[in-house]
Amino acid sequence: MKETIKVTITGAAGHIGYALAFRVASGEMFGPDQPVILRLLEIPQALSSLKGVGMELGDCALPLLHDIVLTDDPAIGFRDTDYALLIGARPRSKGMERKDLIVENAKIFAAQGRSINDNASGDVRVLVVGNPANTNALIASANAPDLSASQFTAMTRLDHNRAMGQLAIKTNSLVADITRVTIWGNHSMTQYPDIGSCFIGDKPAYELVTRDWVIDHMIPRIQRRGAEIIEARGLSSAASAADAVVSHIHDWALGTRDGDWVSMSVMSDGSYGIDEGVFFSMPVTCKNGEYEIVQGLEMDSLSIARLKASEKELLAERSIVEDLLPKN
Ligand code: NAX
Repeated sequence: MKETIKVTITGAAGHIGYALAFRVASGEMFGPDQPVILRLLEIPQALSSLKGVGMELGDCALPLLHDIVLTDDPAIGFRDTDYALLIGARPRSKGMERKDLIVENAKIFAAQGRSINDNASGDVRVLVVGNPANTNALIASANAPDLSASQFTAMTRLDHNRAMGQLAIKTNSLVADITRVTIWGNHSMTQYPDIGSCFIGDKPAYELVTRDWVIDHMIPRIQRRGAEIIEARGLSSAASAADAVVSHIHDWALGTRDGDWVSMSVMSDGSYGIDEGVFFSMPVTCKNGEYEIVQGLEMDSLSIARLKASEKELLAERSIVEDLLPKN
């Protein structure tokens, strides 16, 4: 048996956390021979509900789940953790401005960044899901001076998977045959779902779909998919978001498919002309727990304009939270 992996899930009593915890514990994230310890972190008001999640996890008698810790103390939740899945965030309340929501969440992620820095394994990998995910990842990372920014990512895998799903339906093909989809930018309406390098089987995607369909239907649909789900279900995406968390961490830890890449929001290193110092969704390959940004993709002027629009939004978000970004 392998050594256990410690996985922290914040907001574990929430919709995504509830859908996620069981899948991590059943082995879908790290494989069928990898035991895990779950550290479930919540706010005090949600501890009773969290207790119920813990009871249900126990009732599954999952052989890979070696221990469960339920807590509202970040120092306990993040202690020695190998993977920190930061899902819990403050939702937008009635009448709250977007700017206020960004500031309120920034405080949460600054504190969690500090706690991860002080308590987690030095090799920890962090995924930020709670919105605004890209800027929250920036804040968490900036508040963890002993860790590398490359240990932090934000999630655009749900958008990536949504684009693959839409393409499969449109071209009547299997998702498994679709490769090299990219989501660029912020996890927001300015994101750019891009199939310029995408293949379906051995054919470039653009041989099977028209540019008009991509511009008029696919891109806006992915950008607004969250709202479409809320309209249909009366609740926001939860199972699909949890699924994207499983895939994101699985691929980061165990590697991406040969000949393919995935989308992750990572600290910009200036690739594709994006300002260093924002978390920007990029195409990445992963191996041995490290990601590498795919270089050299050709971009037309319309694509570059879309990247720049998302960069502009991220720079504006960064300026709102400037006070919480420690100066080195
Ligand atoms: P819920 O409101 O159902 O659950 C959030 C949970 O987080 C609650 O149980 C709450 O008590 C807990 N929480 C709040 N502050 C916390 C803190 N400081 N420490 C620990 N726990 C805390 O939301 P849910 O539907 O699960 O969504 C969670 C977050 O994911 C939201 O910010 C949402 O916007 C974001 N999403 C991000 C996506 C992405 O692709 N990056 C897609 C799905 C989702 O919209």
